[in-house]
Amino acid sequence: MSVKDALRGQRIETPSWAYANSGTRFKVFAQQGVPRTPYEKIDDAAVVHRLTGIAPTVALHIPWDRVDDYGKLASYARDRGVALGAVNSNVFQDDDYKLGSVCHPDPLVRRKAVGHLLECVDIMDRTGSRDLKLWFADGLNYPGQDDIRARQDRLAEALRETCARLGPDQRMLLEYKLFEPAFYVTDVPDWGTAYAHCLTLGDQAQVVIDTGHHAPGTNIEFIVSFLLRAGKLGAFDFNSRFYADDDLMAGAADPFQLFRIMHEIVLADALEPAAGITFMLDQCHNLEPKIPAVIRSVLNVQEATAKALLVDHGALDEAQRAGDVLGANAVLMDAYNTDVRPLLRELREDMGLDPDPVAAYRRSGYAEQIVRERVGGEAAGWGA
Ligand code: AOS
Ligand code: ZN
Repeated sequence: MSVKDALRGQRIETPSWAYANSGTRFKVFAQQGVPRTPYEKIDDAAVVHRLTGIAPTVALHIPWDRVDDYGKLASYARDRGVALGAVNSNVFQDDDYKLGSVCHPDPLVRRKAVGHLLECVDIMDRTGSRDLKLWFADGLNYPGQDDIRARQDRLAEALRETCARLGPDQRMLLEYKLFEPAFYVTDVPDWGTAYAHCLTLGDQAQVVIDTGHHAPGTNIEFIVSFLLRAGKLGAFDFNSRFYADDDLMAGAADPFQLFRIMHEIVLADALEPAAGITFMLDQCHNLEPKIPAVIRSVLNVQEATAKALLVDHGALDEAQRAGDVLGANAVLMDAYNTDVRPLLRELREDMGLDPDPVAAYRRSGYAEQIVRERVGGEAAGWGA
């Protein structure tokens, strides 16, 4: 397949919460024109897809995107040229979850948490979503606070019950995170823990790599490569970090890392949707305007992918076999150092798109329109 064809087929999922108000632990700076309903989030996601051509799905978050009629939401999305993507559960914003959700020592709280996960699968049945994405804030702040091993048993049981509820074409994606909000123990802290649980659960359980969820210096492409080899990589949550879970725009902090990740994807032939990897963004735009920030992020992933597709695999293989360390490294760096912007402008023109989606957004007047029209009601946010 040609580089252009591969890029034309690329799919990136945007998160509904990236269009809504968000902030840090210290302050949410509200922006004007922010969606007030899940429908308006879909309007914004549709604009991103119209301009980039490669972002046709939007991930939902329950309860932030709760509506009365999910079938109606799905057809609203369809009418705007997009589809509903992964359903993200939320068992971290209820007072009952102070000491955990599915790992909580009280069976009644665990039941409530699992009930929510099962409800998310009911919603997926109505939205036509394939993926249930699970992230747990469960953990401990102090040694002795709870029994670490018992919590793993409770987690395993909750995952087993949720997985058993999935339809044959649905999947459960388990996300890990090194720390935060818990600081002493996190119940799913790393890819190894997520992988071990998914292995026991079978084919429908897969690991999600959120690029912001590792210790500084972690070699994420190694994890990508390992999980691909094991057939256990289900999805990415792309974003950028300088320190921890910063949730900045993908490709902003370390475009080279994004390239190295996409290189592993290309090597494994896992870019095409048929390979079953969902490439999602998981970001919050606290300072910058949200829609152009999502567009920029999609383009950053696309740029990294284009460079990865340019790697000369024949030359790389030859250098590796010959033990030519410098030569092999040079093959990779040649691709990374290629300016792919002309190629991408050309690709967009081929696809009937504006070659510069950010500029096209600015010219479109959409930013002014939503400020004018989205008056009254309550701006959507993450409910923290
Ligand atoms: C939290 O740190 C995670 O990255 C999750 O992916 C979370 O589910 C997402 O931010 C939506 O709440
Ligand atoms: Zn995430």
